[in-house]
Amino acid sequence: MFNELTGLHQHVGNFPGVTVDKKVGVTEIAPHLKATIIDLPGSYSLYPRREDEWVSYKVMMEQEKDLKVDMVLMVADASNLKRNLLFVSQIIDLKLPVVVALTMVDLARQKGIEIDVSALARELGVPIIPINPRKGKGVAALKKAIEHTAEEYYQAPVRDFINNQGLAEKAVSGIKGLYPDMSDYKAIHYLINHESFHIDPVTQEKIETIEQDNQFNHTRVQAEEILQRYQRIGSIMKQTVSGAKSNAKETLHR
Ligand SMILES: Nc1nc2c(ncn2[C@@H]2O[C@H](COP(=O)(O)OP(=O)(O)OP(=O)(O)O)[C@@H](O)[C@H]2O)c(=O)[nH]1
Ligand SMILES: [Mg+2]
Repeated sequence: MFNELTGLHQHVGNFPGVTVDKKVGVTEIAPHLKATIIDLPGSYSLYPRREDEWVSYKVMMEQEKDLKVDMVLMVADASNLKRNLLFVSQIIDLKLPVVVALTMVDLARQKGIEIDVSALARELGVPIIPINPRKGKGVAALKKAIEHTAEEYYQAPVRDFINNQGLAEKAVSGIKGLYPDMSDYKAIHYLINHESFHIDPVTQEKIETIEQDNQFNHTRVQAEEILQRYQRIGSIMKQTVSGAKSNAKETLHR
């Protein structure tokens, strides 16, 4: 999809400090609107493990100094929808503008999975565009959705996908005392991963104190978050997807 969008207008470098490919390209979204597209390493959630997942994570958390994220174009695999929607819901809760490109719709169909895309988009509150980059299908519609999102014709959902504040009420309030404009969900990530972020020592100390005063337990919070996301995703998929096997094991994974 990256190649389809950027054609010959791309170059490859590295992300600072790591040997992870940074593919960057330029594309014309509309006559008056050009976009710089950065291809990030594939990830399944905002809980990074591998080095390349950390790269994507830090970009999403706005920790990559020279890189401002205006919009996230998420490529979601329709044949593995549940897991991909988990990640989509996390990015939505960061309050970043999101457009979802739904790929592998042909493979999903072969597995007997049918998706009511407009109902799914309505439930998630973000545009979802089916594409098949192999056939150049859906690229024009995708550009339209990006254009409309850039023009704020599509607004980010006001309500969180899950009650992120409720996951650690006092600790989240503490972080928001330091960063008033931060989303509740991003505040949780600050509680979990602040040591890996660019934060001055005084603020680091304050975050540490907030964690300790409120006995912030990141393992418990993460587990509860994932559980709640999968619960909501499960009920959304019941209404919008037919033929998908509900797989309890997959739900517990990650
Ligand atoms: N049948 C089918 N194949 C597709 C579709 N979209 C992508 N592919 C193929 O899937 C393979 C993987 O695509 P990539 O673009 O490398 O996937 P990616 O999301 O960038 O993968 P990572 O960066 O490794 O996470 C390629 O061979 C694509 O041609 C689709 O809609 N249908
Ligand atoms: Mg890729």
